[in-house]
Amino acid sequence: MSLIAEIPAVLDAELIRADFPILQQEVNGHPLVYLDNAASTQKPRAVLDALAAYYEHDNANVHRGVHTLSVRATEAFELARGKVAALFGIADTAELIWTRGATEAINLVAWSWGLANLRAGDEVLLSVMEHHSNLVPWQLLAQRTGAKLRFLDIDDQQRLDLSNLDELLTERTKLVSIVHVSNALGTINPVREIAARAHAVGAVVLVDGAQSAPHLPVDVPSLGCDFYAFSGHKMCGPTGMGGLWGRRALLEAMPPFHGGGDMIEWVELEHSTYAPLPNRFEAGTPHIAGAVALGAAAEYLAGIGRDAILAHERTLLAYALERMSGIPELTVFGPRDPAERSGVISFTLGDVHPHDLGTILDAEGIAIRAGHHCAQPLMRRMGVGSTARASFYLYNTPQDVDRLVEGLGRARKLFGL
Ligand code: C6P
Repeated sequence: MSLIAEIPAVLDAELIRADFPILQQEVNGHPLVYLDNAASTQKPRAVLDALAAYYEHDNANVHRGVHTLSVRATEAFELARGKVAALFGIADTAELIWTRGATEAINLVAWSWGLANLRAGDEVLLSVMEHHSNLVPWQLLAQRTGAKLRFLDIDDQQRLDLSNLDELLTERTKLVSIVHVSNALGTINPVREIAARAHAVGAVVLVDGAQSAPHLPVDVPSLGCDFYAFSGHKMCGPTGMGGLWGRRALLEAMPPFHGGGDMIEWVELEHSTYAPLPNRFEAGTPHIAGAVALGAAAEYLAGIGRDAILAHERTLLAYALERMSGIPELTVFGPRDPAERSGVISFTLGDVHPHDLGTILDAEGIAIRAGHHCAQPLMRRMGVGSTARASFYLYNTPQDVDRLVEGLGRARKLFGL
């Protein structure tokens, strides 16, 4: 039974769906319900058009040519940087470095800032909630430098446990790197508070914004962090495109991450000097079309309004949690207070393997993710091998939630629950 009539509409999701060609298809004989947005989001026509228009009209290399197409490509590339910077409240566009995504952004900081600043005995504070992208780079760095990794734990609602933060933050803590919104739980972490307390002991703070950039009205400077990493493909942009924001003073003091064309000022056979920001960290021919399309995505999201997107996701989340609470065998992970979570629902259904659940739902055209969500230590901490995960975005509707709940009902019957 659907309860849709009681839901206040914040966004006209039906109208928004018309912007997304991929959503107009059937999968396995059913209209597609796409609930795997934490993994990657779909692209609106405006982004697809920007990608095609760039290749059809302006394609050339950037920062190199004097010919018209190269000048146009360079202008489009830098204009896009401005659009993404504007979305995140970044005033100095040179502080926004293009990367392949959040993973590369974190690795950039680990290798460039980390190798220059960490010594044996120094400490890096992470949490047990981190995505592998915010664990493995620091493990590699710790192996290289002799620095130690420390970890914040979670409480019984899978929120960060800050009760021992004062003990974990010492003069040895050189870096704190924390996920803003957990991809595996939807938990929103109090990064502003953590950043303030980390700064009090002189630590540098990185926020993994892969799951907050698309879903929260993030104003990067007001987070109080020093670095912010994000992925374009999770916010309606293309794959292979993302960014790192860093404070100018920190970025300027860091050695380059990659060497090559476009990141230099002067090259001798034995040594070189480097270009100013942001080029210093953008060696080689960049993903120009990707940047242009990400700029279009930023404009699209700004046009819809990020407060409205968040409110829409919260409405769907509340509706889904209410409907799913009627399924007795279902366990939902994450904070009970909806204000502490994004539009991610991580769950298990009795002892049904999440992969089986994902397969059953896929047969009905419903896409969710099942597995460890690249957060194996978190799964172990929660005492589960994996979970099923449904995650919302601006184009999802209450009807999508109904389809999910109906699909779960069929899975229950199939498994004799
Ligand atoms: N999480 C998910 O299904 P890349 O792959 O570089 O675009 O993003 C990595 C990453 C970093 N941090 C967090 C919190 C993330 O959620 C992700 C990507 C996807 O949850 C793919 S594993």
